[in-house]
Amino acid sequence: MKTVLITGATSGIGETCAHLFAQQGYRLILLARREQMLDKAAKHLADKYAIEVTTLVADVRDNAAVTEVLEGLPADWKEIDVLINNAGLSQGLDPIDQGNTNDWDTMIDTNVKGLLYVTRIVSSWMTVRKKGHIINIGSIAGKEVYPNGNVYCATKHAVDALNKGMRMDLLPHGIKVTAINPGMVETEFSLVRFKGDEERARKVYDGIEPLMAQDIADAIWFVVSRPAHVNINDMLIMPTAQASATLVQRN
Ligand code: NDP
Ligand code: 8X3
Repeated sequence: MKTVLITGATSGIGETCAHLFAQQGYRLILLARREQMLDKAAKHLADKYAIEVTTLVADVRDNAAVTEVLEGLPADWKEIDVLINNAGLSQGLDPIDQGNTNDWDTMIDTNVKGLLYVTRIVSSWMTVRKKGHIINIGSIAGKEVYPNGNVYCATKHAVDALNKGMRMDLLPHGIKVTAINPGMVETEFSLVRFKGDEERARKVYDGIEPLMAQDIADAIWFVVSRPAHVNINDMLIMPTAQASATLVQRN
């Protein structure tokens, strides 16, 4: 039986990946901050798919908490086949001279440092087993920069660099490393970016058919289900109505 660890499993892409991997018979380790949502999802998935699910309540920004929950896993749950580094967020959309430095800290600490804390531990387990697959959720924002996207784009460019660096460092151990870089996906992402302003969040997807979390989960499953000798390094996935970070065709 295979095991997947998904960070940011309470919503959007992470939650949908949990369903898809459960459907495929994987054992799930689901990590996020919202405990009740994690518990509810775990019970539902375990019942529906007759699989084992473990939940880890942690903030990926907190290195000590990440270490405690991961090291606290029973030995056989540490045999992780797939790590999906998905927990992440954007906060604000302001020019650099007006940015909120707390928002900057949150994005850098979550999207970059949090991803690193989890990867540090799980990759060390994978190297012992000489196998594993790390999926890093980047973004079109890691390939292009757009006005007012400054710090969020910088964090996703960092994910892009780390994805390449990890692949080099883990090459001798036979570990696959893949970046999945989506354009606009309709999840809680915009609501979080605009701090609960539903009207502003809705406008992001006005007049276009955005990607859905299922589209990204399907791509992740495609990547994970390739034969052992095949690694997809990097995938950029856009809504048909979005040609670049800033060029969107709205009806
Ligand atoms: P959602 O807001 O729907 O989900 C984000 C998930 O991350 C939640 O489960 C949240 O759980 C978790 N999370 C956030 N901060 C932390 C933290 N500090 N510690 C642990 N978990 C955390 O967004 P998406 O599903 O859209 O986003 C998933 C990833 O996809 C992110 O990395 C995002 O940058 C990326 N992405 C999204 C795009 C989009 O347009 N939606 C496009 C390109 C990339 P909880 O609050 O319970 O902790
Ligand atoms: C999320 C997509 O275009 O809002 O990473 O940066 S975008």
